[in-house]
Amino acid sequence: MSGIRYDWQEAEIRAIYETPLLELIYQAASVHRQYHNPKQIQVCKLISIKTGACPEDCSYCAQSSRYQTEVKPQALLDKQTVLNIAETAKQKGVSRVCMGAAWREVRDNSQFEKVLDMVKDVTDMGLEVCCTLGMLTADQAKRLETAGLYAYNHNLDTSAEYYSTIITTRTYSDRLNTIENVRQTNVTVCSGGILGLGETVEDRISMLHTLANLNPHPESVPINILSQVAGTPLENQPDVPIWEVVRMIATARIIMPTSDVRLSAGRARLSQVEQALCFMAGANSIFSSDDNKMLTVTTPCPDYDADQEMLNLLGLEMRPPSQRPNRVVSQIGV
Ligand code: SAM
Ligand code: DTB
Ligand code: SF4
Repeated sequence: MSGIRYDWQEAEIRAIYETPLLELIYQAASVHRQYHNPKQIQVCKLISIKTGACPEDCSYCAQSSRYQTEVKPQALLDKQTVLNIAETAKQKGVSRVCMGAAWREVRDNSQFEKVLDMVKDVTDMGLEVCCTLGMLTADQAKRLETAGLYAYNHNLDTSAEYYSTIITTRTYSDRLNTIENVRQTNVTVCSGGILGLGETVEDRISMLHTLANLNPHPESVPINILSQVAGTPLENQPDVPIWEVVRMIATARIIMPTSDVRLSAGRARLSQVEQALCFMAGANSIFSSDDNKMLTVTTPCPDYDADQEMLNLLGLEMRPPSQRPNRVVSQIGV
């Protein structure tokens, strides 16, 4: 498609990021209108299918076993529980359900078989299904594709340079490798990062540079705002100013024009006015919930009714699920 570039230079991305704010929002809003229906917001529901006791040491995360947090570990949920949550979400207009597991990587065991079964059944409800389960091999990515998975979330989180300050138990290239394994399938890629880890603007630009030079771009780019979790090494990080959130969203929108840009963790502390600015700057997706949490109690999430009210107020509507049938396509492919 014309206008889509994969050869962005860091200096160009920095120049966009540093554009005077209202001009930046205007440019991003213009790009947004060229590639997306600006009235539509995709509303997604997160389900933590396996919570806590994670062996990784991601210094922002409530689920790492290294830190004492409020999170109580929970074994893999049974399928019916997941289907019930998905059904309620569907009734509320949610079009994507994202199942998250606090795993370092997927293992080829009965738990993975259960997840594949959940993916298949939630897909059969007519919802887009996303998983975020940690690292994947090429073969595991293929199996998720065959089960009908629509998207796989695997964030870069920050720049390659800053990564080892935040996580020591895996590397940036491990991350890119899983993304590549997903890319070899028909499953779409969801990859973004977090603001507020103590990174510099240069780190933000560097992460955007890595994402925007993937060809194709990730179909989905979550922008999370750090939710400071008591007990983690980042518990005392200062709040990220809204203007930096808006700059990050707008820059992502301009350099990856066809991708969905998701205003993810940290939205609960934003006012409606601040969220409206994010939508103007090109964010076109949110996570919503009925239990006031993202994955865990440490990270609040606005509820379905409050979000419906906000979307009504702003004259926005919920985007229906994509009709792209992953499972059928993959079966034809084999
Ligand atoms: N274990 C899998 C993994 O790390 O890929 C999936 C789950 S993990 C919770 C998914 C993403 O949530 C992380 O990559 C990070 O970007 C985001 N996240 C986790 N804790 C967060 C927090 N406290 N504030 C903001 N974002 C957070
Ligand atoms: C993403 O980028 N943000 C979502 C989703 N992918 C999995 C998760 C947000 C953070 C949840 C942290 C918590 O609830 O503890
Ligand atoms: Fe584990 Fe994912 Fe949390 Fe890292 S972000 S500690 S891998 S659940």
